Order: sequence, then structure tokens, then C-alpha cells
Amino acid sequence: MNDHATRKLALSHLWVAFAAFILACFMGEYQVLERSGFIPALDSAPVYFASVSTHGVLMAFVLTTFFIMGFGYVIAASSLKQPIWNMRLAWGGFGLALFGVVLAAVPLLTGNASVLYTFYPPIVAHAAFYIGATLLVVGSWVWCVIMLVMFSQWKQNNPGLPVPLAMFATAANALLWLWTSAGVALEVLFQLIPLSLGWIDTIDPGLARTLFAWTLHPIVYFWLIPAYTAFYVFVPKQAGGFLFSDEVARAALIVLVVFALPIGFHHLYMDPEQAAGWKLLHGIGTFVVAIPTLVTGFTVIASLEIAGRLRGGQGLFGWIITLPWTNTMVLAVILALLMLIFGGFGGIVNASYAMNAMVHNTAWVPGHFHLIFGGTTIIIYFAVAYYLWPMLTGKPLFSNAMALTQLWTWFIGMVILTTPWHILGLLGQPRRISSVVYNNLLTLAWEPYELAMIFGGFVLLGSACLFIVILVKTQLQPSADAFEPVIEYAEPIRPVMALPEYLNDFKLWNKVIAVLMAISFGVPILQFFFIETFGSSAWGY
Ligand code: HAS
Ligand code: CU
Repeated sequence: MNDHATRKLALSHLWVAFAAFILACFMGEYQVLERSGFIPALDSAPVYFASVSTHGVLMAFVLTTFFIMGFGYVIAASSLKQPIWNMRLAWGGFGLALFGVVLAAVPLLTGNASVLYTFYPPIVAHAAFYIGATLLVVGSWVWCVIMLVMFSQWKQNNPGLPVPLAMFATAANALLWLWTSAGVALEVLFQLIPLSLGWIDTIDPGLARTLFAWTLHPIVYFWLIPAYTAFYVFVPKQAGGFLFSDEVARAALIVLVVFALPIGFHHLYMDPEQAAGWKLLHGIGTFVVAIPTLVTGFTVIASLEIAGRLRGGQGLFGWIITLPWTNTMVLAVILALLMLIFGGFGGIVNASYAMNAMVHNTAWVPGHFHLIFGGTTIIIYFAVAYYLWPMLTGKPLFSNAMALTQLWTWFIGMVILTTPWHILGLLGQPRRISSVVYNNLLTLAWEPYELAMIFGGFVLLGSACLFIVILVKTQLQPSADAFEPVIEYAEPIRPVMALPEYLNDFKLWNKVIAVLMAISFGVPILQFFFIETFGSSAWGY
């Protein structure tokens, strides 16, 4: 990519993302040490909750949002082959989001916003935290607008042609995020900011949790879609083959976006404020949304098989051996899929009402999302960074061998960290707690798993540091003459000449989402205005 302006914009976003990431990794290691209770000197609930809140916000909101924005700009400029629409606005969005992060960081780091990343009231933070988080979201809306404008402009200028798959996926994610963030925006604007500023005395936690549930499921697909984008548009080419099907990829993305939204109550199964029938409806939707992930897994594995066979792989599984395991993108997708098997299985367990009762609010849940988010999703963020860094900096990757080591250690560390958490959850260890030192037979049984999680955390921290070292070393190399790598998009095995409008546009799907949201959230939200509720006074800051 020799468009300097886009390079600079993307690199700035990606560096904010990865700076947040590395800081959060150090906090994560402190947290496993503190939680284990093995080092009494570390025991401090206030410090633990300040740390875990900052860790969650940095990983779930800052790393993801800035990565997605930076990656989106690269995709838009390179796949549509046109400069970013309104570069000034893009920098404005970046500045606003960054300012929001700094504003929120002050109360977070001083223990005045220890409300965790799900900030469930009645615990309440300093208003600066909510205002900062709002600015981060508004900054990301700017990105959504730019992506959707570029998508529509390209369509207008190229009537009847299929929008490049990479841009289709990115625009899908922008649309998803606008819908997703509306729930938490309502909660923050009408409930949390007024409460934290003392404008209202009480808050209804049931309504707040309902609004947060609107956001909480689709946000995880907002994080995931960039990884799926890389699965579809980079991996087949890097593996030396073709994408199994462009149309199936689009259909999977559409089902993912549409069904990600109306299903958030699987986070509220054990809550009293919603009735069983609504939970059942959201539960059914949750099983529907697992299908596009299965389809994505199928498409990616089929694409890998095409590549493996083109490389001479024979027999039922011989193609796996002939895959280029030393290509960072290919290795990352294999490791990501392996983690997805158990991470997804955990999700299905969570989604099954009766089993949710067994694991809800236990260490199982952080085990689930560290594996599927920290593992499957983030390992692809690494691979994307390794792929893009040479194009963004104009310098070759510092060391492929180090990058491969980093990916393997991240995978191994994540398995060592999250397997014990799943077991600890089944052994009854609660989540969202500082240390538990009951010293009875139950907690003694936890100890070997806690040792393992500390070790897993160290492996991950080492891997994270290695990641940053590789990026910095790459960027600090002297400029290489005549080094101009370009982004190579995968070709589908059957070229796509024309597409029905519903696979090339979101107008219809936007309407479908509006109807599904009205059905699944209309009455559950409106009920709060028709029943007598008493509210709860703020607790915390
Ligand atoms: Fe989840 C809680 C259900 C996916 C993230 N989830 C969370 C939380 C987070 C999160 C952050 O129903 C915690 C929120 C909090 O703090 O309270 N989740 C699901 C389901 C899926 C799912 C059904 N989650 C994700 C993804 C995330 C994520 C993706 C982040 C990126 N989750 C839940 C539920 C809860 C929950 C409940 C609430 C729990 C509670 O009680 O609090 C599905 O989308 C998963 C579908 C995936 C599969 C796996 C398919 C496997 C494939 C791999 C094939 C590979 C092979 C190997 C064969 C069904 C495709 C090939 C090998 C080669 C070498 C080629
Ligand atoms: Cu969910």
C-alpha cells in the first residue's frame, strides 16, 4: 500500500490498540496472582477490582475498537482501491475516541470506576468514566459512517458489480456496531450518567441490565467479524488456494449480523427481571447464531483443503500436512479453529438454559470468553498485524520465526489458562471475586488449577511482549528500497460475476433487524415503564 495518508491513519489506530493490549496483559497476570491467594502480600480487593475493570475495558473496548477501525480503513482503501472518504473526519473520530479513553482511564486507574467492563448498576463509577466511554463509542460511530459511505459510493459508481467481499464484511460490521452500541448508549445516557452526576437518586438495575444485554451479545461478534474477514479474504490465498465460496461467506456474515442482535437475554437467564418466555425466544436465536460460525468453520476448512490438495496433499487428512504451517496467517487460523472447537462448545453449554444454571457466574464463563475471544479472535488480530505491518511500514517483518513462536506460545498459554478455569467453574469457583481463602476441602481442590492458571498467564505475558517486540523491531528497521508489498485478496474458486441484491447490500437486512429487535426487546423494555419499580440507590463511588 503506497497511500501514505491511510498508512499513517491505520498505524495510529493499531498502535493505540496494541498499547492498550500490552498494558492489559500485565494487569491480567497480576490478577491471576492476586486471585490465587498464594501471595498474601498481593491481597487487596480494591486494587484487584480497579485492575480487573481496567483490564476488561482495555481488552474488550479499546484494543478491539481501535483495531477494528484501523483494519477497516486498510480494507476500505485497498479493496475498493480508493482513498478514505473524508480523512479529516477519520482523524476527528480517532481523536475523540482516544480522548475518551484517556478520560475514562483516570477514574479507572485511581479506583473510582471499579465497575468491571459490564458496569452493572447499582455499582456506579465516577461520571468521567461513562463520559469517556461514550466518547470512545461516538468516535467509533464516525468510523461506521465512513465505512458505510464508502460502501455506498462504490456501489453507486459500480452499479451491478459485487462489492468486494472484504468491504462487504467490514460494512456489515459497521452496521452491526451501530445497532449494537445503541443499547449501552441508552443505558449510559439515561441511567448511568444522570446517576453518577447525582441528577437522579435511584436506578433500575433490571432495565440497565436489559439494555446492556442488548449490546453484550452482538459486541462479541463486532470483535469477531474482523477475524472472520481475515479467514475469508486472506487465509485461502496465504495457504496457496482459493476461497471455497464467496456467496456462502456473504450469507454467513448476514445471518451472523442479523441474529447477533435479538438474543442478548442468554446473559440474563438467571436474572429475575425478564420472563421465561422471552428468555426462551432469545435462547432459540442463540442457537441460530451458532450456525454461521459452523458455516464459517466449514468454508475455511474447505478452503484450506483446496490449498492443501493443490500443494500435493493426498488421502483423507494428507492435505493438512502439506499446508504452509510456517505462514503466520495459516498457522494462526489453524490454532484459532482448534480453540474455537472448545470455546464454541462452551458457548453452547452457556446457551442451554439448564446448563447455564450450573456455570453462570462461575470461573467457567471467563474461561469461555478468554478462549474464544482472547484465543480464537485475538490470535487472528496478531496474524493480521504481522501481515499488514510490512505494508504499513514499508519494511519486511523482522522475523517470521519469532512470529511463529509468538503464535504457538499464545495458543499454548491460552489453553493452559482457560482449561483450569473451565474446571474451576465446574468446581464452583465464582467469577468476579478477588481472592477466596476459605481453606476448606472445596477450595483446596481448586489449588492445582490455580497454579496452572498462573503459569498459563506467564506464558501469555511472554508471548504478548514478544508480539510487541516484533512489531517495534520491524518498524525500527532501516527503510528497504523497492520493498512495496501489496495486500493480496483471495479469489473464490468460482468467480462471482453478479449477485442478487440481498447478498450485495444491507437495506433489506437493516429492516429485518429492526423488526426482530422490536419483537425481542420491545415488550421487555417497555414493561419497565408500566410496572411499579422502586429502583436502587447508587453503590460505590
Ligand atoms: Fe459467548 C458469555 C454463548 C460465542 C464472548 N461470551 C460470553 C462472555 C463473553 C463472550 C465476553 O448463552 C461474557 C460476558 C460477561 O462478562 O458476562 N457465546 C455463546 C454462544 C456462542 C458464543 C452460543 N462468545 C462467543 C464469541 C465471543 C464470546 C465468538 C467473543 C469473541 N456466551 C454465551 C452465553 C454466555 C456467554 C450464553 C453467558 C454466560 C453466562 O451465564 O454468563 C457461539 O457463537 C459459539 C458458536 C461456535 C461453535 C464452534 C464451532 C467450531 C468450529 C471449529 C471447527 C474446527 C475444526 C478443527 C473441526 C458452535 C467452527 C479443524 C482443524 C484443522 C487443523 C483444519
Ligand atoms: Cu452472548
